[in-house]
Order: sequence, then structure tokens, then C-alpha cells
Amino acid sequence: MTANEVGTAEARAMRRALELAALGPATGVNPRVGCVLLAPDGRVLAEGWHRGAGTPHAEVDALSKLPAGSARGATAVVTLEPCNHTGRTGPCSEALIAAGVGRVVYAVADPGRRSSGGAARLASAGVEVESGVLADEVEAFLADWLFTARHGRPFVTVKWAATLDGRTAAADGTSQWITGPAARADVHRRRSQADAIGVGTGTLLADDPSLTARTADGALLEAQPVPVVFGRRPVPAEAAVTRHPHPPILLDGADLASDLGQLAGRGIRSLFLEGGPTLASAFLAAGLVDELLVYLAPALLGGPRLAVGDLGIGTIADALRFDFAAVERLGDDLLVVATPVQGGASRARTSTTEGN
Ligand code: AOF
Ligand code: ZN
Repeated sequence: MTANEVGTAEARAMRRALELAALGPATGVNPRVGCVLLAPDGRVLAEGWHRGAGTPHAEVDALSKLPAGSARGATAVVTLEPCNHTGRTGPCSEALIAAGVGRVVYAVADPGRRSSGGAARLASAGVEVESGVLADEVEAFLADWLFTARHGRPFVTVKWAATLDGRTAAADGTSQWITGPAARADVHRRRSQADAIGVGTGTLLADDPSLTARTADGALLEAQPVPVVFGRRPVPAEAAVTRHPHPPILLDGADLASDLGQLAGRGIRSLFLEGGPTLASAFLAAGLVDELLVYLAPALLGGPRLAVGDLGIGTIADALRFDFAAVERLGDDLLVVATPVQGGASRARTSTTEGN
């Protein structure tokens, strides 16, 4: 084959590897990974994919379909850099070397602190390594897992629904139906796309939210986020959240970064925070918010009940700054999506959800 034909065969194999990866489970601590083994003439020798933590990795799955010795000189095309560690399974770098694979082509580097280094290990054993093939597509496909692996925490979205003056409740505490049905449906759709949904114990005790994702007539959507309750006050035995399809995860909220690390360790890659001004301000002040979803109703309430509590900001120069990433009209309401300006909203401060 000419170099061009090899490139085409490998690009085609990477596309196939991405399809194979998509057969794996979309949630959990491990990424979805696919692998295609090519003979030197470009023929497909075997395919494999990863079926979730504790099962063989994609490369090992593909190798297992071949008789011993028949991957000698083959090219392994894999969506993620082969791992270089013994976790629940052994290192793929060593499995590829032992099988005599001559070339490895991967899309995206493994950001894992323990698992990375496979490319260097392969190269040191004389295996030819190429990276970056179909990288943008694989990066998009693995976006939530890569974010969590790179940051050691889930992607955090803070959502609130408010009036034009940023109020989320009236003087008597009533807060339901600030926004209309289209905005509410949008919230439920986004909830169901998140791995977890978080509230503070303050909101839990005040509103008794069910933390489920539902249709307009109250039926449960298929995918439900895991409920997470932050704070030190106990969850009442009769709280609605105890009837959620997933058992709630309780975190004390004293060290939000370490709480988020715990969630990441449980395979939670995205957290949707709906849980009140104290929780929102604690996450914001700690620089742990990646996206704001603000549903704005064309109404005014006045008074002190604001969407976000104290941020410890004494002067305008310290304002947390965001960019408007999107603005959408939803019925009579607006959805504003805002993302932190680099070095602005991500300024880390220490804070807790104490009192929440
Ligand atoms: C690969 N191929 O198919 C997958 C990889 O606990 P373990 O042994 O399953 O290791 C999990 C880590 O290995 C995971 O966090 C990620 O860095 C990598 N996953 N690597 O070469 C695969 N699933
Ligand atoms: Zn591996």
C-alpha cells in the first residue's frame, strides 16, 4: 500500500473504532473506547470495544478475537491513547507490545494521571505511534468523560429561574411557576441529560423537591439524574427525594472540590445544580461553576430573595464575569446561557455551604 492508502485505511478504521466505542455504556467511571486491528495490507483483522469498568479494554477485547501470534506486525487503531497502568485490568500498552503490534494510531491522549503514558511506553518498545487521527470527533464524543478526567470533577451547571430583577421567590416564599411551560420543559430535558442533580439541604427542607426529570404531565423521563444533597442537616425520612429512582448521595458540602472529586470517582460527569442561592453562591465563590443557565421571566418581584447569595465581593472590580454563550426565547421567557470568563469567575476562593 502507498502511504496515502495506509492513511485512508487508518482513517476509515478510526471512524469504525468510534462506532464501536459508541456500543459501550455512556455513563460510569470509564470512557467509551473502540479499537480496530488492521493487517499490514489494510485488511481488518479484528474489532473490539470497552463495555465498562472491570471489563477488558477495547484493545484487549480486539486482541482476544485473534489466535495467538496473528496480530504480529498489525496496526491498532484506537480512539483513546492505550492505557499504561494496572487498574481494574492490565495495561493495554503491554498487551499490544506482547502481541507484536507494530503500529498504534490513536485519536486523543488519555489525561488520566495513572493511566497515561501508553504512547511513550509503546514508542520505547519500538512501536510506531501516531496520534490525532479524527481527534476533534473523538474529543466531542468523549467530552464529558475527558472534562472529568482532566479536572477531577464533573462539569457543573448552575440553573435558576428568576424575574427580571433576579428574584426567585416572593415575600411569602412562593417560588413555583416564575417561568412558563416551555422553560420548565427545557429544564426537565436538561436535567435528564445530566448525570446528577444537586441541591442544598436548605432548599431540600424548604421545597421538598423530587429532583426527577419529568414530562409536562408529570411522567418520569427515561434517564434520571442521581440526586445529590449538599449540607450537614439530615434528610428527613419522608423527603420526596427518598422516593427518587436513584438513592440520593449525601455530601457534607464543607469542601466542595473534594465533594466533586467524590462524585467523579462514582462516574458522575455532569452535575446540574438547582439547589438554592446558598449552594449557588458557594460553588460560584469557589470557582467551581462551568455554566450558568438563567431562565428569565418578564416579571418583577422586588424584595430580598435573590437567585444567588453572598459571593464575598466587596468591590465592582471583583465581580465574577461571564460571557453570554447563548440566548434563547422559550415561550414568554428567555434562557440565558453564560460561561465564566477565563480567570474571572474561576477565581478560587474558599467557601462552604455551611448554614445551608
Ligand atoms: C484503554 N482502552 O478501552 C479504556 C481505557 O480500571 P481500568 O483498568 O478499567 O482502567 C480505567 C482507565 O483506563 C480509564 O480511566 C481510562 O483512563 C482508561 N480507559 N483505556 O486503553 C480502553 N476503557
Ligand atoms: Zn487499557
